[in-house]
Amino acid sequence: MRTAIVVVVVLLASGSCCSHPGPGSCPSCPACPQAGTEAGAAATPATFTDNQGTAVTFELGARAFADRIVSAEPGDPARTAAGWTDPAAALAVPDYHGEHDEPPTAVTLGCGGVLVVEFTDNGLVDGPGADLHVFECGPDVEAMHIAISVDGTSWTEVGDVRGQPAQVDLAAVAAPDVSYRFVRITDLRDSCSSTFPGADIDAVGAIHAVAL
Ligand SMILES: [Ca+2]
Ligand SMILES: [Ca+2]
Repeated sequence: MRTAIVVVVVLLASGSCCSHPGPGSCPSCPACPQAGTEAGAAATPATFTDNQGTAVTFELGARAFADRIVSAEPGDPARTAAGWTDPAAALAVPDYHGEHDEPPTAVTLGCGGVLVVEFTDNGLVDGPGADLHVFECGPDVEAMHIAISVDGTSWTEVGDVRGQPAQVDLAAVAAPDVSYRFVRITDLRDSCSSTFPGADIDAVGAIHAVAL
């Protein structure tokens, strides 16, 4: 009987976490499986539409999105009001619906803020056209600079994102047969005076990627 109770408790605990797979609602359960992301499972392409209405298809579906925050340096000024200050809101698939999402579903970088994310089960590669899409929230895409890295130490500057769509193409900078696990986003100080200073990031996805 005790064993049965334990099993039930474990199932309930698992369900309460994994039925809400967004990082903001599930910060303590980073290993929650999502469709197509189970180890060994073949990921299938999936399309997500950003806040500006741009539909983007990701070869690896949900697996294509950033998995871990490496570092987050708030800009100056930083977001001071409550909410939109948790970098983990930029992980996993886009889940932004509005600025009153609770818990918040995006993070405001602050003016000149820097966010570094890691893909742990996929690598970003160069493919036809744009390769990386940043889901930036709000009516305008606030300018940001993108760099990528294989190891999180040595960085390759890719270029700036200014306006829609918030994408970069690796064609000019990617080494052949190399996949990149790290992305660094630096706010370019477009919007420093609002209550949401700097770029507001909901999610970061590798359009073209290889499974790791
Ligand atoms: Ca490309
Ligand atoms: Ca989000």
